[in-house]
Amino acid sequence: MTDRIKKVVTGVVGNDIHVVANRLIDISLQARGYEVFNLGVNTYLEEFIDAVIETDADILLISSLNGEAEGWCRDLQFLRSEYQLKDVVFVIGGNLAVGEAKCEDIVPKYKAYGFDLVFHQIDLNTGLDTLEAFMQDRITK
Ligand code: B12
Repeated sequence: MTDRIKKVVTGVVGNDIHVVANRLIDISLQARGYEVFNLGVNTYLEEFIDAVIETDADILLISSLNGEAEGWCRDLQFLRSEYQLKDVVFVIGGNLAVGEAKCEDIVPKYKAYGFDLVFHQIDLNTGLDTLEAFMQDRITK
């Protein structure tokens, strides 16, 4: 991986219309030097994948607040291999379950769906710091 400006596709998955964090994510990614393609709220997994392919993105960063992401993201592993997206980093964060749920239960589940990084009820800056460390790690490997 080169050190060119990284492209990120982002948005809020499925029937979720919580927009505030999405705006913050857009602003924060731009402030960190990423080129951002923000698909906004109410975006379906297939639309995210189309945008990743069209923009040749390095990262897909999905947000979910209403807790229903699990139902919308189950096909990720299949789409990743179907479109040969193994070099794209897949990230999801926000409220990743309906009601109370423990990180230790949630994270492995979303990783099995094909996400590289999973942030359940983790604040944005901590998540983005972890993403940057992860990207840096890939460059040095
Ligand atoms: C405002 C709001 C609404 C507004 C949204 C308006 C809009 N257009 O945005 C309205 C009233 C429309 C609404 C509707 C609903 N809402 Co609402 N809503 C909220 C509320 C009060 C604030 C959300 C918000 O904007 N916060 C500000 C942002 C900046 O903070 P944040 O959400 O915590 O985001 C941070 C992190 O989550 C994180 N983050 C987010 N995404 C990502 C991604 C990554 C990669 C990383 C690292 C971090 C990250 O970063 C953000 C900044 O640190 C929350 C409760 C609350 N106090 O949080 C409920 C809440 C999110 N809503 C909830 C629910 C259930 C609903 C409804 C289903 C209610 C209903 N029965 O109709 C609907 C869903 C509609 C839909 N189709 O999505 C629940 C979700 C519960 C769950 N997951 O179990 C919450 C938590 C309320 C609750 N305690 O029950 N809602």
